[in-house]
Amino acid sequence: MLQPIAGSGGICNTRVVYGNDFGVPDSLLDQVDEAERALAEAARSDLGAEPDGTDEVAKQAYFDAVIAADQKIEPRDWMPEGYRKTLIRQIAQHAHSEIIGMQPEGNWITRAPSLKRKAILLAKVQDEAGHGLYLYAAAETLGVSREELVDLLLQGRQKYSSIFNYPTLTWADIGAIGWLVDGAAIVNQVPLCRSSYGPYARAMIRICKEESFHQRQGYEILYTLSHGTPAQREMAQDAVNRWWYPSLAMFGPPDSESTHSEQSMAWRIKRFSNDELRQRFVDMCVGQAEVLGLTLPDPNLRWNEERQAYDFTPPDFGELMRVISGDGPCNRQRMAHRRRAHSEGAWVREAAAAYAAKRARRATEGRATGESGPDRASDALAGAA
Ligand code: FAQ
Repeated sequence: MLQPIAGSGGICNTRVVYGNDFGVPDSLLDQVDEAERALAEAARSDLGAEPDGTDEVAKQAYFDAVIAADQKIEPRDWMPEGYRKTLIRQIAQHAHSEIIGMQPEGNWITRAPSLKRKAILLAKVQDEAGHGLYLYAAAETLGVSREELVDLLLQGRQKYSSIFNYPTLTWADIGAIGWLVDGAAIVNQVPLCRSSYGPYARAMIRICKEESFHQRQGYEILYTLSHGTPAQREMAQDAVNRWWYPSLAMFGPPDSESTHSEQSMAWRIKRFSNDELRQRFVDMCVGQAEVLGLTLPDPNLRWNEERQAYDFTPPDFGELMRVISGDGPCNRQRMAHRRRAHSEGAWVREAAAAYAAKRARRATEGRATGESGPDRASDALAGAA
């Protein structure tokens, strides 16, 4: 039988948390399911074939019709160069964020307070690696290679999310990352499940489903600490105080200063603006903070009856720009670590390439002699040796 992870006057404390067990109507997880159904429907509906030949005007008209009908653009379809570039930029930035995002949490794997906490955190960090790989694969369908994208990151020519340039100082930070950082990521990513580019939408559906326990594990860590000793409660509050504004900044600059939003929304890559999603996140967090018994560090936070939303203090966008441009608390450390990990992993990439070449050679030889050899795991080990 499913039990609430902790009771609160008969109210389940996960009621407003993404991925709860209790079937809250229209939860974020339901929205992911709806997006998946819409994706399947889009695959069934027929707008006719893309026009043949080189008539760019006809191809652009077909592309516009696909977007207007909320259908999906697929890798072999014609697409404007700007659409392709925007997707590569956004998907690559997203993939890099998942990979760099393993560092602040990885910092606590050896210091998690129990075996159970360690196992959960390990699984979560491994999930982030998987998310990075789905996203690199989605970007590769646009005609770039993963190697090129990784090189661009290492040369500092592509970005990753500002949030991962902040340090994880205490165990409560792992709770705050799960609740606030994964919470913000989910609010941003659920609409991306309806993105107009098929491979990105499909990757996002899978990622959002897997994310369903990340926010909750963070929330549960904070709930435990906030209902523990006074020192634990203080640690939880301190973590929320430090992660609140950087989490708000994850949604990007305000709409008035967002360079890409208008075009990305017209192409239905993004479905909502940065400010709309930031507002949605604030509205979601207020009730959750109340159940946690923690306060959000904003004296201006109050319900606005007219707007039917919370008024709040925006993050310091000057700080966001400084962090994006490389001057956050941990930028140098994060990039140095990534470069080191990349160079230490060179032998694995070489072994994998040598093994792939060996398999390809054997397949060609097999075709020539009419034999097809067994595809054994021992081959893989021999190839990697
Ligand atoms: N950090 O015109 P806009 C996660 C850049 S995954 C760094 O508004 P856009 C999971 C932006 O690239 C978190 N750069 O841009 C996890 C652009 O620069 P450019 C990552 C930022 O693309 C949890 C310039 O500013 N999620 O957390 C940021 O329309 C826990 C102008 O901005 C995604 O990537 C920022 N915060 O909107 C993992 C989601 N904000 O390229 C581990 C997908 C803006 O012109 C542990 N991405 N910039 O030089 C998006 O939804 C969008 O790209 C936005 C930005 C909303 C991030």
